[in-house]
Amino acid sequence: MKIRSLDAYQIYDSRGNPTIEAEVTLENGMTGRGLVPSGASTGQFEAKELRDGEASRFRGKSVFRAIANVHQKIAAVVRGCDVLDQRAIDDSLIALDGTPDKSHLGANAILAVSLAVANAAAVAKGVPLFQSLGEGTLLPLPEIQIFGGGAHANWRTDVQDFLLIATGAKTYEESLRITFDVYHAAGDLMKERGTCYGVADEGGYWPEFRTNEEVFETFLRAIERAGYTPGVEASLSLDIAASDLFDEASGLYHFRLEDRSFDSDAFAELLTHWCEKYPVVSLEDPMADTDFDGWKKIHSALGSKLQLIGDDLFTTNIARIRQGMESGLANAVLIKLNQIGTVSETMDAIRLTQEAGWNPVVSARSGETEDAFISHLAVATDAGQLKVGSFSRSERMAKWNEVLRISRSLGARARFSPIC
Ligand code: 2PG
Ligand code: MG
Repeated sequence: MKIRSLDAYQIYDSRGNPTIEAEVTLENGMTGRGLVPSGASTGQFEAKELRDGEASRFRGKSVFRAIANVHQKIAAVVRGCDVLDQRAIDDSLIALDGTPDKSHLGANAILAVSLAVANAAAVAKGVPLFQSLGEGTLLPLPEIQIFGGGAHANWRTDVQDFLLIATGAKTYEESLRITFDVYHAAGDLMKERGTCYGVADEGGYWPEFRTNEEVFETFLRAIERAGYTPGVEASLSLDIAASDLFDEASGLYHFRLEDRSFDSDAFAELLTHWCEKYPVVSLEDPMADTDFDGWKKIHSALGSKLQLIGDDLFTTNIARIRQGMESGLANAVLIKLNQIGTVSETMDAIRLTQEAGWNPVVSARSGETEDAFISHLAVATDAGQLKVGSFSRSERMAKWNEVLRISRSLGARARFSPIC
């Protein structure tokens, strides 16, 4: 089935910022859309989203140049292509852009089109998106934020994400049930403290804490209040987002909340101590994306005990993932479509991760849309894990709920594993 036309326009993400949506129309009139998310704690090696940068218009965040690129450059290349040949279309978008970081056309322009093609292909085939993308049947284990900090909560805490992994769940539904119980128990605790300012960008509580360790203690109390045993049914996962804490010039990591600085060794020791003291089963971006020695140190201390995820470190980029594998820096890769910019490259990154015996964790961005593409991607590829922020705000719940729908559609073929 051939592509008849391509359109793009500005919509708004979950932070109320402009983003781009593309729509592919096929010769038979069927359509598919692609909606692009946006990060706040972005890695320096990510593909570049194109924003207009005019301070007087949408605070510089409008995406009209990216939209013009879709209309004036991409449409001519995509028109007439077979919508089922995602790889050929993605390759031609990469070639048309011609830069390693997609900065010419904009990764947001390219991804909008790539996602729209994938959605239109599923419509053309008459199958659900996950089935169109792959053969997978594994429902993802959720990683769900309870407390939000860092760049997503005006640095209320230095650690960006305190997340829950329902290690005791036997089904996807049960993992959401455990999360529901703990999320609301944490909310009750926040009300009792009287120091909560609402929820952070990804829906986790945005509290006032004096230290980062106080969050761990509150988290454990929330798990117990919900009737579970920390480390049994409900375990902890952290995204340190350490690149945001790191000063390249001095080589120091800095905690704003506690006004403390650490060299790389001391920072790795502190994180190792936290992971030994608390039931942490997964640790993301513990060190900055350029601090390879720090990564090696933390990998030798914790790599055999817990999941060590590279996010800003790898930016869903196959070359960087390979380099990390050769140097033994981590054992899992965060997968974000807009870090690399096409569906095909994202799926390549997942496959490479799996072939090495590492875990891919499909992830949303802090600025999201109502689209649930990543839920389908996680199941289609048997990725095994999904990280979407918290258990509130509809741009987050859309993803968790979509997995419930996929589960119904898979029926008895659906699989689930609580081990990360
Ligand atoms: C991350 C993501 C999502 P952002 O660091 O993993 O939590 O944040 O989209 O801001 O990069
Ligand atoms: Mg991260």
